[in-house]
Amino acid sequence: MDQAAQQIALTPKDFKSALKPVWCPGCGDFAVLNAITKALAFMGLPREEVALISGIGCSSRIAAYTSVYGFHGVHGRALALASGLKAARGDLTVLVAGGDGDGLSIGGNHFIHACRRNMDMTYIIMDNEVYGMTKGQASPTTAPDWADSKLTPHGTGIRPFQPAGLALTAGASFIARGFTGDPNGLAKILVAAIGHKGFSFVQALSPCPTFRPEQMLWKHHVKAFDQEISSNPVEAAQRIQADDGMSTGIIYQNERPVFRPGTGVDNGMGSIESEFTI
Ligand SMILES: Cc1ncc(C[n+]2csc(CCOP(=O)(O)OP(=O)(O)O)c2C)c(N)n1
Ligand code: SF4
Repeated sequence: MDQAAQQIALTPKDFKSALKPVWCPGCGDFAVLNAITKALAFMGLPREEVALISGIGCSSRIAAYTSVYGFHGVHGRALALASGLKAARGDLTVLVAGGDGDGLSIGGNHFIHACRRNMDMTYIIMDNEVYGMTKGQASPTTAPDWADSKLTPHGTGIRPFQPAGLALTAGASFIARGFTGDPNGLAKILVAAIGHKGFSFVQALSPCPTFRPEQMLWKHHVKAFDQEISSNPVEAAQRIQADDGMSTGIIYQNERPVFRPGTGVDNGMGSIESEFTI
C-alpha cells in the first residue's frame, strides 16, 4: 500500500455506526459485528461500495450498527432484498445477516433458493438455536429435547436442521462455520467468504446468554476442523455429517457459474422495464 492509500485506510472502528448496540451483555452478536468490521477494514473496501442487509431479530439489528449502507428489512426476507439489490447494483459488495429463525424458519425457502442461485453475496447466520428477540422459542436449529421454552415444555421432538449441510445440498459454493468466541478466526473466514465469487454461507455460532445460558459452555466444545477446505461436495457432506456441529473453519469452496440477471434465460424484464421508461 502506498503512503497516500495508507493515510485514508479505514479501521474497523470506521465501519461502526454511532449507534450503541442494545444486545444483552455477553451476546455473541457483538463479536459478529467486530468480525465484520475487521474483515471490511482488512479488505480495504470503501464504505459506499458495501451494503449490509438484514431481516428481523436481535441479530438482524446489526445492519444499524455498521457505517456501510444498510437495510433492516422484514422477518425472513433479507435474502430476497439482498438479491434484488445485487441484481440492480452488481458492483456492490453485498453482505446479508440474521438469525437462525430468520434465515431457516420463515426465510428458509429464500435460503435454499439463494444457495441454488449462487449470486455473489455473503450470508451470515448468527446461530443461537433460539428465537432471541421474541423471548426464547425453539428455532429450526434447536435440539429436540430442549425444554426451557413454555411453548415446548417437553422439547420440540423435531430433528434440527444442519445449516451447513442444507447449504451444501442447495448449492452454496462457499460454506464455513465460525464461533463468536474466536472473533479473529471469524473475521478471517469472512475475508475469504467476501472474496469468494458466488454465494458464501457462514454459520456463526453465536451464544444467547439470556435464553440459552448453557451456550456459554460452547467455548469448551468448539474446535477447528482438522481437514483442508474441500471442493468435493461428497467429501464435504461426509465431513459435515460426521461432525457434531461444533467444528469451525471453511468446509467447502467451489467455483460454479454466478447468477447475474440477464445472463441466464431471458426473463422478459428488459421489455417490461422499457415500457416503464419515460
Ligand atoms: C412476519 C413476522 N413473523 C414473526 C415476527 C416475530 N419475530 C420477530 S424476531 C423473530 C425471531 C427472531 O429469532 P432469530 O431470527 O433466530 O433471531 P435472534 O433474535 O435470535 O437473533 C420473530 C418470530 C415478525 N417480526 N414478523
Ligand atoms: S436475547 Fe439473546 S440473542 Fe437477543 S440480544 Fe439478548 S443475548 Fe443476544
